[in-house]
Amino acid sequence: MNVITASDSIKYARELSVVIPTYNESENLPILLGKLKEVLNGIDYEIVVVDDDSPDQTWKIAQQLSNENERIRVIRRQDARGLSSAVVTGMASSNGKVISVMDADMQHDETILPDMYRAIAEGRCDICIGSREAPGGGYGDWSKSRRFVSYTAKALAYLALSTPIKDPMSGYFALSREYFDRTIDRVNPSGFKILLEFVTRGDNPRVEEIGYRFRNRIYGETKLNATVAVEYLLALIDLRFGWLIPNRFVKFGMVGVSGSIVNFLGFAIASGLGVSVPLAVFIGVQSAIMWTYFGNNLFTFSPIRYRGMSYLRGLVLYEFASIYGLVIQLSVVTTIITYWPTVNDYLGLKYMAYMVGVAFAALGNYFIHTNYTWNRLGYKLAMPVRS
Ligand SMILES: Nc1nc2c(ncn2[C@@H]2O[C@H](COP(=O)(O)OP(=O)(O)O)[C@@H](O)[C@H]2O)c(=O)[nH]1
Ligand SMILES: [Mg+2]
Repeated sequence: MNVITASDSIKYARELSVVIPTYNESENLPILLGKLKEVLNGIDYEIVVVDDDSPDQTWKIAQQLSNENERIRVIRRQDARGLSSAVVTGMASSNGKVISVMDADMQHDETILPDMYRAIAEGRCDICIGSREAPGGGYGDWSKSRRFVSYTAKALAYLALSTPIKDPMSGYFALSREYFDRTIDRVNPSGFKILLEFVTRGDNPRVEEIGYRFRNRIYGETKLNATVAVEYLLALIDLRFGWLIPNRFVKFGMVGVSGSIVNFLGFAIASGLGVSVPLAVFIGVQSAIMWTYFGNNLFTFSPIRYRGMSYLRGLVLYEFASIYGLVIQLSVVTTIITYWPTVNDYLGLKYMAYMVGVAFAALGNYFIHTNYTWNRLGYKLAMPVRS
């Protein structure tokens, strides 16, 4: 007997799902949905709006629209935020054979969506990208600086991931249900650009790009801010080396490098004020400890950070834990010098020995901070886990 289960019939209920992540898009969303209704005429589609509890109540407007139109579904997330995870949530709940993603702000030209859909439905590719770099595409009136940033990001993606895609930064794309199913387990939903995740983590997808002209935003404002550049670099490092280095360690390293600058500045300023050398060293080290505690708490261990009154308790733990790194650094440097005394005769070699000590101390500190300082759940000492 041929049993059709509920999930089978739901899974392939539609030809196309359009996932639209929204945050404060109450003015744009109704206009976009009207336009989609026109261009998608003839395709059996559904729309999945994923709103992160927007203060402007985009979710409410979306719910009203969904009451009038059974093709529209709304997911209101009250416990999560973030563009990539919203997109993945929407995709996971969708039931089209082709899944597409587009912004709500009308910067993505909806008129190419049917072509993108057909490219996949007809089996020409696994991923179809709405591309500003393909024939017919363009950036609209972007400023020189914004073009430069976009060009640099693209070049970095090419260097790090050797992807031949012309517009890897696009937020406008579609993929097949089959490709989604076989890739989603490997995708990092907190990754920066979700398209890059799908392209890179999958098994050589066939990619096609369809050109469109990027439009200016008329209503609302962009949610991108300055932290995006850092997030992007982290995402590239994770995509390239994630199997080797946990992302959290990369963050820890970044904070550490900034900490050594603070350390030096603290020492230099204190010495300049005529303080004795040991005291100046102490001031340098303490400034670096306060600074890196602040940075690691906010950035590296953000989801489990110390807040409010417990911030100081964390600092005390951090100070104690840092002694561990200090001991490692001292041991490594003295060991090198003991077994290889010529190091003492060359300044360059001395610096190198010192840096080897710093590297071991960083590993040790990372280990102790992950397992002790920020291990608020009381796990037994274990190897660091991937963030
Ligand atoms: N659900 C959700 N949507 C978001 C979030 N951040 C941005 N968006 C939506 O994602 C789309 C792209 O964001 P936008 O600010 O336009 O980025 P830009 O086009 O790169 O400037 C828009 O539809 C936003 O409303 C978020 O944290 N959660
Ligand atoms: Mg936008």
